Amino acid sequence: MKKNVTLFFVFLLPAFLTIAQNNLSKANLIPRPFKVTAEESVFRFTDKTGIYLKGESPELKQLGTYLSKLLKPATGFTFKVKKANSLDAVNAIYLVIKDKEELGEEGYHLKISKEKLVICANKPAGIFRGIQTLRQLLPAEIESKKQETANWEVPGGVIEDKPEYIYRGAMLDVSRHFFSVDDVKRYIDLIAAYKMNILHLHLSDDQGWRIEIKSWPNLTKIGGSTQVGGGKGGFYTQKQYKEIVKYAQKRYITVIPELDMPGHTNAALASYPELNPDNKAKKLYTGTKVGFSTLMTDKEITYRFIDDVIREIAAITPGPYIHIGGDESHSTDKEDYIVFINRVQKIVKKYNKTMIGWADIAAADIEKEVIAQFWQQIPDNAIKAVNKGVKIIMSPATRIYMDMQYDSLCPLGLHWAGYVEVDKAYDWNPATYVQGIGRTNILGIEAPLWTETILNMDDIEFMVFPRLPGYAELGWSNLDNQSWEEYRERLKTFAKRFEIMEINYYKSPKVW
Ligand code: NGO
Repeated sequence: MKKNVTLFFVFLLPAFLTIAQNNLSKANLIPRPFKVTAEESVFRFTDKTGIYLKGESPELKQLGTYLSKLLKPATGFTFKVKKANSLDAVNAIYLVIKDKEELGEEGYHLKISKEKLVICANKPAGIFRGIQTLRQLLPAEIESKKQETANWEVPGGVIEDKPEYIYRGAMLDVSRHFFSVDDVKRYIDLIAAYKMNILHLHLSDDQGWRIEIKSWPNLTKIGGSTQVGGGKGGFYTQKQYKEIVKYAQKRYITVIPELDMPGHTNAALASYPELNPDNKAKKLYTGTKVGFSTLMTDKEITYRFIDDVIREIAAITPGPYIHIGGDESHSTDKEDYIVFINRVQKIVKKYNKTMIGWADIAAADIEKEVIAQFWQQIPDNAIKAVNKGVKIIMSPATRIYMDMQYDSLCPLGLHWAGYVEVDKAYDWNPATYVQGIGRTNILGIEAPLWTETILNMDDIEFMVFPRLPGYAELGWSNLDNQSWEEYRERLKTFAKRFEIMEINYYKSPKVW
């Protein structure tokens, strides 16, 4: 008897556990895929595994190289990338693009058998999203930059996956504190791993102007020269901005630039005396209170300024959107605010871009194609926008502001919208959260990180992880059977990945 028990623990239990881990339907994936069907086979990576590209898209080569570079360091394998005409090779990872309209822009199929692993999509973005799933199917060690020994296997079966919302974003405020191009690139990589497709950059505010505008050079020379707390600030040259946009594009992420107006404009008002009613430049501002600044809504110089800014930004932004802020214009009269937003929406349109604004813009006569971003505790503005036929980006501060503290002991962040622990961050449904804002009114969801208290990349990571994977799931997955308890079990297993990726994450007692 005793012998049998020993036999069970020494030989059989580990075998059962391996089988369980090797079951595709039990794989810990975030965001949860649309449909998973497990099969008994296992695909094993070896030094002979090749990456085969099938399809017409010129982007396939880039995707193949991306995958090869992703898999190489930890496995030590070469992963040669080759073109293919058939699906006959074995020990092969296939990236296949073919007409499959039901998969849309970002959907993909992942079919794993003993002989090969096939990621098939309608568009290159779908392949990229599928690669992120493959990453999570492999042992966490795959994220290591140095060679590791691990069981480089993925369980067999089929994953059919596509996103619920077409807009799934994260915002980074680079105005309150400035972050380098490399930091932004890391942020992009971190959000890409969870299939997000939007990076919203908050490029100007009272405390700093962060993007070069060639026709108004003092914006960065003066307005970019400091930040909250009085540090040296900084800005992106247009060349650097283009580099960020390109880096994001390769990860199928659209960059949305935000130039906040008519409030939150002290940095601009400090850069040019002529933007002020008394022709005197304002002092630079390094505090954190808001709502005191405004552009002059009745002066032509203001609109010439905005036209130049939007023209230059539109020219270096391939994505369809420009965000004009519009929040908390407490120093602008309501009538003036309306006139201002009405005019600005025409300027954005003139440069062939779709305007996004914080939902405060619903006070103006906004056109249907404009998009409003819901953020306040009270949803009145967002509902007003919906009633004007405008689509909404869901960013309710009470759930999704990543600058909100996790709890009262949290060393970073604010708490004006409450504490947002990891369970509260996950356990809501964007389509039912606000009465009067339904699924059809919603373009998608976005998680903003404001940086009044955030100084460096470590701080960013601490506030973003582990909340962001949950937001990514709210945007990507079908939430019919949403359960915090079930999600928590999956999230738990990501600690090892975070550690290997050297992410300074918050070890929430709600999870670990
Ligand atoms: C508000 C405000 C920002 C702050 C942020 C802090 C919006 C849209 N405007 O959100 O200026 O930085 O809260 O949480």
